[in-house]
Amino acid sequence: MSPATPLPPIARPASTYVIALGSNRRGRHGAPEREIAAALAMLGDVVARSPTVASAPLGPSNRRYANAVALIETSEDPAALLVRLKQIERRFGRRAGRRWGSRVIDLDIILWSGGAWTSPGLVVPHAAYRTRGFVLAPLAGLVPAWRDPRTGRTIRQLAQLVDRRRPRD
Ligand code: PH2
Ligand code: MG
Ligand code: MG
Repeated sequence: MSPATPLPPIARPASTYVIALGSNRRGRHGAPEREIAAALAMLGDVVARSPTVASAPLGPSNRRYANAVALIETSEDPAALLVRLKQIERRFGRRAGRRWGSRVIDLDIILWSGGAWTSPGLVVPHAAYRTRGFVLAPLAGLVPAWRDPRTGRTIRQLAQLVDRRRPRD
């Protein structure tokens, strides 16, 4: 028998993620818009990004948010990516505190090209993104035809639904 040929290391195929970025507090990079830009530069292989938009706070904080979404490519699984995102948040000075308190940077995994994922502390798709205009509106400009694996609706449809539900003034 010939000696076993060593196998090449298994190359995990890259997958695509939608990451939502939010900031409503100044940090060492400056105003929230600057914090978003600095975080985008640290995400790695960003293949597309939305403009940064201003949005009214959802929840208890009364500071206005800057929000954006980005598509990144990586071979990390969702749990490994979450660990890296938390590290970036900590580097930006984010500390655990009041739920939904104001924050220098918030990096959330919204969607994964692999579909659905659940592990301790992580649910993908993001549990609440389907009702969040500040995620869906910029995302509809990037991947309108991406289908939410849980509801089967496209991002365009979800964005239209949220828009219709919002009270007019
Ligand atoms: N994030 C929250 C709570 N509320 N509101 C806006 N407009 N944008 C956010 O990113 C946001 C929020 C919790 O992560
Ligand atoms: Mg969030
Ligand atoms: Mg978060």
